[in-house]
Amino acid sequence: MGRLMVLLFLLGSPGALAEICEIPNVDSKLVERLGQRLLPWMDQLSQEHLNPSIYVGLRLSSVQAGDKEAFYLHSLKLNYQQNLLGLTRVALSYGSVVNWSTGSNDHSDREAKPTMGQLALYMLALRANCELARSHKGDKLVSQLKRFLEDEKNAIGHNHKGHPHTSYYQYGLSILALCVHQKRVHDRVVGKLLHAVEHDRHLHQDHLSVDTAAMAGLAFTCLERSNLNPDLRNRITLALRTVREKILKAQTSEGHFGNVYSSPLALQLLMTSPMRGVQLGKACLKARAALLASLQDGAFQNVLMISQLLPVLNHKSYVDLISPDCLAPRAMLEPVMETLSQTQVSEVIRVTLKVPSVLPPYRHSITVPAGSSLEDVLKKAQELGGFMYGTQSSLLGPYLTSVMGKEVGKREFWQLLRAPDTPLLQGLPPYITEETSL
Ligand code: B12
Repeated sequence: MGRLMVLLFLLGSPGALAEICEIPNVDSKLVERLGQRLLPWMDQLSQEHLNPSIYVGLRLSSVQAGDKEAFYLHSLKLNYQQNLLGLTRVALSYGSVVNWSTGSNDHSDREAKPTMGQLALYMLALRANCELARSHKGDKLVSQLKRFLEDEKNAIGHNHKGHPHTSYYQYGLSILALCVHQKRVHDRVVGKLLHAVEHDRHLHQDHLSVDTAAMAGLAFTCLERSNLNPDLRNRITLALRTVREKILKAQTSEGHFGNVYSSPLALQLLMTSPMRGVQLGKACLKARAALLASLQDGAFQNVLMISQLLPVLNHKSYVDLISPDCLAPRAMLEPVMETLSQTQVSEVIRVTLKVPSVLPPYRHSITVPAGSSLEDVLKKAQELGGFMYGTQSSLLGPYLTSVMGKEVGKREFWQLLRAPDTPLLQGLPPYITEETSL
């Protein structure tokens, strides 16, 4: 009797209670407006613009695009299957080396090859339509992705001293994609991601990226639920706890986990299961408030970012693709009629563009119309002479790969900073809204 009393006391202790990460419903009009931003992109069916993440985001959201959505998946299938045959003919290509589509300034490689992460996103899209990779074609996708992962595992090496050709983000994404199709990857492949988390190394340019940690966590959650690697069960559970705690610790005073753009994936992960001993509920409510404030400020214009956020606003995560609900009712999105904007073309802004890491260092003041993007600034600088740049297209938009003829090498990238040393949160694509110095 005495022991039973003690047990009851422990269970009743508030510290032992598991908290859940709940995101109360947001205004459905807000979700609709976000969904509407995806619609024009769904008319862009060229290989360069097709983006499986848009499809996944919509299917896990509370809104739908009707026939457009089905047609989009059809186009994705046509492109990926066509290019999959290409993949068998050429050497595997990795995200940072050759992209799915060629960059605007680089037309040398017209033969499109989906990268590891893009293939993984495509497999998530198939699963979002309740398809399982069982057919001959499905098997081919699975073996391609497994082959990519195997190569990445070898690149990391048995002593874990190396690095994946792509990133641990794409590594986690690929394990997740195979997992939601109930495809098992070798313990040694999962082991590399576990090791990276356990030793807190290499997850993202040698410091923790919340996006990467969240993606690893989503993959671990799927593996834990599906029990595909039973011998790793304990390590997976521990690593999952580690990434969740790190993400919670990365919450800013405003409420974002990492930054505004890593919060959607972070919330996807935190929402998947309760946690004991931490104030998970409070942290998630704070993150929700911060996200809503950022939404009001127009921070979510990029379709890829919207596609990672929409599931969260519908209380879903990529892990739900283990058993997706393809019959869930979703509100139909109505296209918005474009009103011709009356922008004042006369207004101009001055941007100081600096490239300190080349010899001689470049520094020039450039004037562009208000509402220009950073890429417009680079274009103008190139037209004026004395400046050169190159980009590669990606699911997020143009990614800067070379400046003044200097191409990025392996594990190198052109970082974009606002003077004196604040990393830009959005890169080349968005509009510059104020007088900026880079
Ligand atoms: C890995 C990664 C990187 C790597 C990319 C190289 C590599 N080895 O993979 C590195 C560290 C180099 C990097 C750099 C930057 N990144 Co980054 N990156 C990511 C991450 C974690 C995963 C991207 C990925 O693999 N996606 C999956 C594959 C399948 O999609 P993909 O389109 O083929 O992937 C390519 C592009 O995403 C591209 N890329 C990576 N970052 C960025 C940023 C921009 C603006 C663009 C256009 C492209 C791009 O690199 C990927 C590999 O080729 C995302 C996180 C996320 N939530 O998406 C952040 C993320 C996309 N990055 C971000 C940012 C801001 C940047 C930088 C602009 C930072 C800076 N101030 O310099 C730079 C890009 C500068 C440039 N040269 O144009 C933001 C973008 C937010 C937004 N609204 O636009 C994200 C969401 C991180 C965050 N939470 O802030 N990144």
